[in-house]
Amino acid sequence: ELHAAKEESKLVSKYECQRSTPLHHQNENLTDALSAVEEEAEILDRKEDYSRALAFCKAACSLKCLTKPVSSIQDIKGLPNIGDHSRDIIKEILENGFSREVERIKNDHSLQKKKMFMSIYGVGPSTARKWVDVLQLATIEDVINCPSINPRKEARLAYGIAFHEDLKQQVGRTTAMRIRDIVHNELKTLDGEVTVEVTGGFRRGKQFGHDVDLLISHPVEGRETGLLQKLIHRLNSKGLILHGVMEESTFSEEMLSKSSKLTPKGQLDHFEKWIGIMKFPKNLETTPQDSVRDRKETIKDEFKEEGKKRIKLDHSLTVTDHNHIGSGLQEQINKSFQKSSTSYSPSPASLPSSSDLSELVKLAQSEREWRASRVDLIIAPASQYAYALVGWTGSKMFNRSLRLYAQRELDMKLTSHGLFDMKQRKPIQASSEQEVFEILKLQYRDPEERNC
Ligand code: DGT
Ligand code: MG
Repeated sequence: ELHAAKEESKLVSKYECQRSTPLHHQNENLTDALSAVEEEAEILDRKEDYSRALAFCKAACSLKCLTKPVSSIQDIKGLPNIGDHSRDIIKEILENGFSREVERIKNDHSLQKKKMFMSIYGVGPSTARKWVDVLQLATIEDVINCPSINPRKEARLAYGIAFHEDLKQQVGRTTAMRIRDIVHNELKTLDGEVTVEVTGGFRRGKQFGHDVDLLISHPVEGRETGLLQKLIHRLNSKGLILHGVMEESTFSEEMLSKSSKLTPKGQLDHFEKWIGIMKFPKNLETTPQDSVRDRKETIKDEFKEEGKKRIKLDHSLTVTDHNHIGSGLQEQINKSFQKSSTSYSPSPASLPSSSDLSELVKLAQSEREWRASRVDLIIAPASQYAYALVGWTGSKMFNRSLRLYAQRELDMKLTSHGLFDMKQRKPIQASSEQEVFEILKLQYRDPEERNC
């Protein structure tokens, strides 16, 4: 039926966390347009003001949960969070097939340069604006050769610039699962009961991600302390670490009732974590066993995506529903590591000093069998695990709405560490994600339904 979306629009709940939002949906042409405008706002608006970007994001979220395509502006009557600006864009696309504003954004060279710079690890909107508007830079080469950019103080930025080619390439699902297994294997040598879960976009069903978010825990409270330090030490001694920063836990019980700092990326938490870049054999994604399945899935995926614009990646697509890989595959990883262990030079000790950009560029451009990938390792104690899992699974928008809902509707404070009942002045424990939703009086949503 032509206007089936119309009936649906009236039924959409106010909070994103009350809806089921799948990764793929029926109105991607509209949400892509809104994302482009959101992105522009994010790049150009002044620091600390996410309100415009947020408005476009919320409008897109409302469209994402519709199971029918919108064919006329009447169809979205009653749909929550569609502001005037978003409505105009939607209306124009429905009537003319395109939005002048989106076309302008696509042709805005200055904006596109800023966007490209923002894909560098360590570069945010203000740096990107400065590089384009003040320093007149256009390419990574320009950045490398710019005398006024020498990120001596910020190692992260130096690595981000030097390894941009590696890091801009998204991580595939198979690689993410293998990275999990590599990390898990190292942890098992320290403590057999440690758990490691892939969270972030991959847990919500995405095939690609900009990083791998691993949530580490231990069933016995307290036994997780000290693990991260030892893990990093082990990974480093195997030559698997390129660069990273350790953050100590800053959590204390009082924080449960306090608001955490809001950033463009979401709310910051206080877990002990390691944020960095790891080195993996380039062939991690394409061992012979996988290539048959990969090819099949590539075809399937292309079929599904037919007619849509799509960023082509030169490594293969893979669909794996299982979190754990078979022992045959494990053997192959081990072999591929042994084989390439000689090429894992320079060894950690001889890595260039982090401040030297030209040294890092030399390393990045050298013949090497490894590629660099962004990895986050987060440690959560058992008592906070369920909340940490919800928080690190995302999406950011889903978290935001959960927290807003908890605060406004239940007078409760939700963070990645726990839930605090403001009226009764006490924390509420939960031992699973299902329980978290139950306490919040919300229908449980699988991670795949949290893609708002
Ligand atoms: P991606 O990696 O581009 O495919 O997208 P995501 O959804 O994996 O996003 P990512 O990796 O930036 O973050 C994963 C989730 O973890 C996201 O839903 C928000 C959450 N998260 C990220 N950083 C922090 C943080 O510092 N504190 C808290 N509480 N959550 C965070
Ligand atoms: Mg991620």
